[in-house]
Amino acid sequence: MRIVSRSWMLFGGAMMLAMLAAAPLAAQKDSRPNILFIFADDHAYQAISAYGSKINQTPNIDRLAREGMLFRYALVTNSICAPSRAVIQTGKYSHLNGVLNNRIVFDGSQQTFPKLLQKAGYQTVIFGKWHLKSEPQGFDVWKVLRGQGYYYNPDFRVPGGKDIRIDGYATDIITDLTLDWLKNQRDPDRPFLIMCQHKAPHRNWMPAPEYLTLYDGVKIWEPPTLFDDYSTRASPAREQEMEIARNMRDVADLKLISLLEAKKRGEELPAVFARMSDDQMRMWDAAYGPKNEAFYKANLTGRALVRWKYQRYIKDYLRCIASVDANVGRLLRYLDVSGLAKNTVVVYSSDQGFYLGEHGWFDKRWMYKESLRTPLIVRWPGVTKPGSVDTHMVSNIDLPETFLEIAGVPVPPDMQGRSLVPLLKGEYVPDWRKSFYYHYYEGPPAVHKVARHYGVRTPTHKLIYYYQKDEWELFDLELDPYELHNVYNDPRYARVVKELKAELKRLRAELKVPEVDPDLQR
Ligand code: SGN
Ligand code: CA
Repeated sequence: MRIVSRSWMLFGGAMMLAMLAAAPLAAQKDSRPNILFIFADDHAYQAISAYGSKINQTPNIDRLAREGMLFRYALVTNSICAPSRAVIQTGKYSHLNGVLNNRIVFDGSQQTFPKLLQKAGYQTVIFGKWHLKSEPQGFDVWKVLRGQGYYYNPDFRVPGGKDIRIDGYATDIITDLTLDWLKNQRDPDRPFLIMCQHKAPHRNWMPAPEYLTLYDGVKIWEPPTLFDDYSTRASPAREQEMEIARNMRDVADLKLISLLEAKKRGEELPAVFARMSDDQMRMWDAAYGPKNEAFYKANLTGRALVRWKYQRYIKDYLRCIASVDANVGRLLRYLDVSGLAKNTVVVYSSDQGFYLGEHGWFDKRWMYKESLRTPLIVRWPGVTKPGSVDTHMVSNIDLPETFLEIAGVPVPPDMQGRSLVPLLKGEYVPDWRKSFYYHYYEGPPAVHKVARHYGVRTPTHKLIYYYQKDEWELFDLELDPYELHNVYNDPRYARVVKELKAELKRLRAELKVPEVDPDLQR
């Protein structure tokens, strides 16, 4: 008797839980899908296990891929932060949205997709890294990092002017803000767009307290091109300043310092460290102190020193990603328990890719693959086939049109991308783009000294033009996946060069790219 009544009680409890979970969903009167956009800063696809990472595990981001669609060739139009963000806001290339480089202030009065969603009745929210300098427009609610933002105790710009400082670790805080809005501020009757935009894993790669010793004692896999000598490439590959060997800073990047001791001695610390509390510094020193001591003792030189720098860099970078992934998990769990998951499209992406030691580099900017490609994973329950992989050349410029179509809002004709919705539905799209235009404008003397260039990528080839130097590169992507052999001058490729130059010309005309780089006309 007793046993029977207990199982009935359990059954009743389970029913109640199921009803609770389903309740909020039934309540959303306007049933257009919600959009949760989780956006990292500088998250390389090589550091996501769903993309085949050799160096880390990202179980929560992988869950999105398992339940949604992973885009293997998501390309950015201009591989740098503010320009990528302006492209996503507007659906227009840099020469039309105005943000050619990280220095230019975004003209927020122009048409953006959040404004269009807001007008169509969506709740629009953004938390975290914004980096477009002017105030966010088209958002009902916003709190954005000032400038690049800090990992520890970051300052947020808020409507009305005065910054607020929030103590803690940026990735956790930005997720907390997102969760708090979803739980406590959302109007449950109307759909929403919420952009949860992390600072991580951007330079200077500062891990959260709980991940400071993750990967200690482990040797992370090294990319085969760590010691690239740039032979066969055009001159810009040799003239950049983004080498792990030469351009890592001892204190800010490699953390070769004891924070508390330096503070006691009255030394000026880089701002990223100076704002940490004594307790935070103590935890930091406890983690890095012994590792730094071992490094000093080893007295490394030559390749061994480069290898050490790579290990220090990549571990910190991956530690930052561990926080991002854990926080993706927190969001997904809340979508589950609240019942929101079913009607919410979740997108995970980054503003561009990043070098994790390939070609000996960190940073981005190039049209070479690690910075041209960016992660893009979309879970749209009932629409995307779980575990599907798309191999079309898609782009960050396609995102705003995708969001508008998901919301059923007409796409303005002046946007230059293309909605991904047919691909998300698994439809056959024979007229998808067969070539892709890229243009990078932040040339030297800007940080990392990567020459201005533009070019065209097809599924099989990549042609790059460094226009201030009048130098070209051509890569055969099928024979040379690491992009180490510039075959521009190889007579066997003369026909390909001719065809791609014609295609480049056609794309530049179609996309209304001015003949002269607008930044050089000023
Ligand atoms: C900072 C970084 C650079 C980085 C740019 C642009 N230096 O200047 O390494 O390339 O941002 O990054 S740091 O001293 O601040 O670490 S972007 O993501 O904003 O484009
Ligand atoms: Ca970035």
